[in-house]
Amino acid sequence: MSLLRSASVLAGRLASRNQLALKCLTTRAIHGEAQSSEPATGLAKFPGAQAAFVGKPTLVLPEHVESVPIYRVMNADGVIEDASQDPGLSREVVHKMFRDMVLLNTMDKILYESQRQGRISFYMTNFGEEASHIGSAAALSPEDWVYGQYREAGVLVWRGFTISDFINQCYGNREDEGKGRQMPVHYGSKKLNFVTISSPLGTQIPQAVGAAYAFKRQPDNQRVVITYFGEGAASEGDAHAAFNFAATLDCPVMLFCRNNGFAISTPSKEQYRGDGIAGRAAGYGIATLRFDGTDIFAVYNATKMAREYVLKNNKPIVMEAMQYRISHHSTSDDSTAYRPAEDLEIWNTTEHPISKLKNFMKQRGWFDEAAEGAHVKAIRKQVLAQINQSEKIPKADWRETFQDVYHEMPQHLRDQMKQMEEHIEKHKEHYPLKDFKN
Ligand SMILES: Cc1ncc(C[n+]2csc(CCOP(=O)(O)OP(=O)(O)O)c2C)c(N)n1
Ligand SMILES: [Mg+2]
Repeated sequence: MSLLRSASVLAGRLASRNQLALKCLTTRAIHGEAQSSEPATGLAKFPGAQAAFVGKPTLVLPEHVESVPIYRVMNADGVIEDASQDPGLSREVVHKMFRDMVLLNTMDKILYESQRQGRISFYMTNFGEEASHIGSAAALSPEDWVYGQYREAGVLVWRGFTISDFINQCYGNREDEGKGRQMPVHYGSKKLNFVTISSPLGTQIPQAVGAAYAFKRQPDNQRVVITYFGEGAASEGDAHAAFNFAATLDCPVMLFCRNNGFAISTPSKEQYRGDGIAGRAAGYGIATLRFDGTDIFAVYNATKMAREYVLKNNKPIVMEAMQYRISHHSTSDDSTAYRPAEDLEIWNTTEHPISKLKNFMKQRGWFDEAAEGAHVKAIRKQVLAQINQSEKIPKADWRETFQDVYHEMPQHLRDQMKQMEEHIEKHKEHYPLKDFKN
């Protein structure tokens, strides 16, 4: 009994510490005002933790630690609930946000179908997550580096990756910046500071931390790094290692988790215990912000605040965008096998990020139904025309397989390329050489 009582007293203290930690992520924390590192009197002197002694064994139960709250600005009707949280964006910016979300959504629908018709090998859509991409991208500097997972195409849309850039990549032709060496949707753009996607989950997280560490060591650094990952990828060892390095090396990195409820067919309740991904931050000594990922203004404000905090303090932050993966995981998945179709209903309607922003625009008198309808038609036309064009563009020279691995090709790769040339020369009738640039 007394053990339980002590546990609940301690849990109460932890809960208020948790609230306090959140309150601390205010202007004062962003501006990095010195906080005393002096141990309070009565704290134990062990080097590994500063805490009070207690006279009874105490269990700290996770369910008694208060959950990290979810920040929201706009309700489903597009109403900003607290005027002080209105980001005050101009009509032009809001319009670009809306049109970029619609572009992504429209392009996704067509490219998904194009895979179904066997024209491309694979595709992943972003349905329901548009606001977390566009809202966060809008709050970053274009100079900030992005390490994505694969479901962040909207960040590229915002930065100016064009419909032809997307489609040439998916068709793997020679116009693709990656020269067709990657699976579809594994985009990358040096010009847009977007590091090429890697298929193995989690790899981008420690890489992003390392890049942030390198930036911090540059004089007068003005850049941060953002890495996006799913809540499923957050179970990878790489994610844990990255969190710990980010904390201990004080890296200006934004660890942006898109918590969309699923890792392929595994629902989040089977992926972890505890308070999601934001709930882990304090354990690593990292600040956190959790927000409604379907509310573009919440994403925007949270990302702005997080960026300022990270850059001013040279410290990481864990961000958790709460949303719902409306799509199947990819074209290799059929989600009707593991979730009832009616679960999607609210996410596809009232809770859809595009519907919320549309409602907001209507309230402001910023929405022109006919113009937006024409815009969707124009995008569809452009995407279809680009598909026709992209499938006719030859693939890059197959020798590119060996290029760009090293700055200068080492001898062993030269030897392999020569062997390949001889092999192809001998067996050319078995290879579709006409599809490749020569
Ligand atoms: C190391 C590794 N393990 C497994 C996979 C297969 N895989 C690809 S995506 C995925 C689910 C990831 O879920 P999440 O991180 O939540 O991202 P989401 O797809 O929901 O956006 C899995 C298991 C992989 N690519 N790499
Ligand atoms: Mg997920």
